Amino acid sequence: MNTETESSPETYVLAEQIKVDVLTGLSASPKYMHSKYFYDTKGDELFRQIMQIPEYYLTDCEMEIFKDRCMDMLNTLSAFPNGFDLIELGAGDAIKSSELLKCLVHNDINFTYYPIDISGNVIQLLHDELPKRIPGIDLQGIQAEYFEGLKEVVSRSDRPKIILLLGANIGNMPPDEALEFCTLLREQLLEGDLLLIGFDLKKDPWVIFNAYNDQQGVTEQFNLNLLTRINRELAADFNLQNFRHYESYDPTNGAGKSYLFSKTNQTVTVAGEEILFEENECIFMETSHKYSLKEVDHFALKSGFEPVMHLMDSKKWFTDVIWKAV
Ligand code: AVI
Repeated sequence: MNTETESSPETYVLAEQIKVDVLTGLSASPKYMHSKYFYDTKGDELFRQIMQIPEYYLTDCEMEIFKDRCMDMLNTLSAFPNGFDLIELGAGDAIKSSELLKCLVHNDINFTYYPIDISGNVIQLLHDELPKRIPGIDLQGIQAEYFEGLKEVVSRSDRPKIILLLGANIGNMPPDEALEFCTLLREQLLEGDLLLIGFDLKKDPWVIFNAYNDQQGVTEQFNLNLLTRINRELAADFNLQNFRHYESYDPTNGAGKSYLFSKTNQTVTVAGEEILFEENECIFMETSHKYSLKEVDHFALKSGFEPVMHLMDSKKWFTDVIWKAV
């Protein structure tokens, strides 16, 4: 995921949008940021590092599901004899989905893979690399926001659709927004189309807390990097030494929340506006929401889907679920 402003044709629009979003968030009480802005080039790299740290279990768990359960996925996903479109929202490096793609190609399943990503670099890389890793794959990458990309695929083809949304990205929306997102997704689909979506599950609260509060401090750097981005792109003067990361996890409702707090009373200038911080005042940076399996099923039903299958890793910490549009 990369929402960089530097080289894309939408540079001006994105630059204006980030300015409005950042100033709105920093003028609010309590202050907040949009976590989608974490992913500039450095943010992408820090997130890749997060995926390697021992405490961040999510990637390994989902990778295990994709390595071990591809045949189960295949049996459900290949229910369309005349072929289908496999659309991955926020495809990134497609490492996990590659396991499924290989399995589909090796089993001669008739499908076209449409990775959608906001980053043109990501799409170019997939076009360069995937056909080498998976010879014979029918690939049509689309650089776009999720819904814009999905509409583009719908306009190109009327085959049944299977949507992939992996990596617990849905957890970065608060539950009411996530429900609205799934409902909007459903509206773009026809009855019988499928959605394969990853949810991080509620578990030992310390395991979750530690995943977002790692010993090496990479998560802290990941959060602070957004201040560096704002310094660069919005002519701001955040002093990173004056902020610290704080993580909270509430096991009663599954809400994981990341904050940066101000270590001192200070004034920061952002795009010409003066923003005052009191000592210990927090900026709410990101939500990483965790669900129970029951909540996940409930989510499916409320947004117009029917749960078809739960796939879980051996520790039962993460689930990829398959939902059918009804
Ligand atoms: C991208 N997303 C699913 C990550 C998560 O687990 O919420 C982002 C992240 N933030 C801190 N660590 C990882």
